[in-house]
Amino acid sequence: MTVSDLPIKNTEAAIIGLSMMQRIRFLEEKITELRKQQIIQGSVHLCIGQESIYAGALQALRQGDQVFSTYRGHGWAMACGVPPEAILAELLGRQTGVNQGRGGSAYFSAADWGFYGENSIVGAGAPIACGAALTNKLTRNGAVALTAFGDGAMNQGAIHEAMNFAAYLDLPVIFVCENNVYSELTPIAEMTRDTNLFKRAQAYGIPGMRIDGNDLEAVRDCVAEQAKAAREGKGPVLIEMMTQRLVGHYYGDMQSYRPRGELAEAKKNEPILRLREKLLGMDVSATQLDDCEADARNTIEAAAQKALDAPLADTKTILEHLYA
Ligand SMILES: Cc1ncc(C[n+]2csc(CCOP(=O)(O)OP(=O)(O)O)c2C)c(N)n1
Ligand SMILES: [Mg+2]
Repeated sequence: MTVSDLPIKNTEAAIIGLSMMQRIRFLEEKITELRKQQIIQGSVHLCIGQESIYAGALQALRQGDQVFSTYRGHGWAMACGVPPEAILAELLGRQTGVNQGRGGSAYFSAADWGFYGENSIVGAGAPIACGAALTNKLTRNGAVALTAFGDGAMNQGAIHEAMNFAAYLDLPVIFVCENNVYSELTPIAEMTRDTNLFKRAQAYGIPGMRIDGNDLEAVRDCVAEQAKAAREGKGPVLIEMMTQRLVGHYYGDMQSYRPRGELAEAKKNEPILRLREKLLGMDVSATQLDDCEADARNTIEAAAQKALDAPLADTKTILEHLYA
């Protein structure tokens, strides 16, 4: 896991964060392009618009911490430091993929980088994170487990069970709800009476808070504070991070359920643009930021070429790594 060690000068940390967000954005755009050409096949769920959550959270975590995401997990993996060529190769079914092409877009993991994996079963990552956190507590290794899930997942039984379990045992778990206000094609407001999801933490006797998930620094500072508390044995926390996806739920989603104007409004508040404007206001030059963006773009282009040049996974090995 690559982590910017704290403390670090704010501007420096913000530029590192911006660069990571751009890498994630370009990775997702490259995946879109490859999916459109049907070079990548099957379902892909993109995190475009939510990048500050991953870049910010990983600036606050440490080597040895564990991250568990959903199927919308490419950004979490990148922020953990998984090389983009290994992610792209995975989606392309190449031997050089993080799981030799077995995991694909929605089910890959890369534990060497602290990325313990995606999960396509809504809510299922949270109990697994509790298992990791229980190990952390029993072995006193000082690590925290972060599990991310969506607003829709907040209505899954597994999430409630995980929060109750972690709360009772004071486990070092950071529950991150990426509230992009949609569960697939259904607005959260049509699924639950009280959309202040963070308030549910109170029912488990743990702290709960809502933050602006499109603000890299707000995410970083909040996760840093809560990770510190978790390491001190204070138990879990629920952080609701408000955000939006700027693309469909999955590739090919026509998004006809979105009210007119919503997307245009969301684009004004998207994290990369916001941070860029903030940095320009802090006297960082446009040239420096343009160079940073070009570097991110080139990194992803080179990674894609490397992944495309790699051999396809060998079908003779299909029965390897099966435990049934
Ligand atoms: C247990 C389970 N129920 C239903 C589904 C179908 N499904 C896939 S994604 C999704 C929506 C989840 O929305 P949310 O938790 O808000 O995450 P987001 O996709 O917005 O990141 C649903 C219902 C599933 N994969 N697993
Ligand atoms: Mg959602």
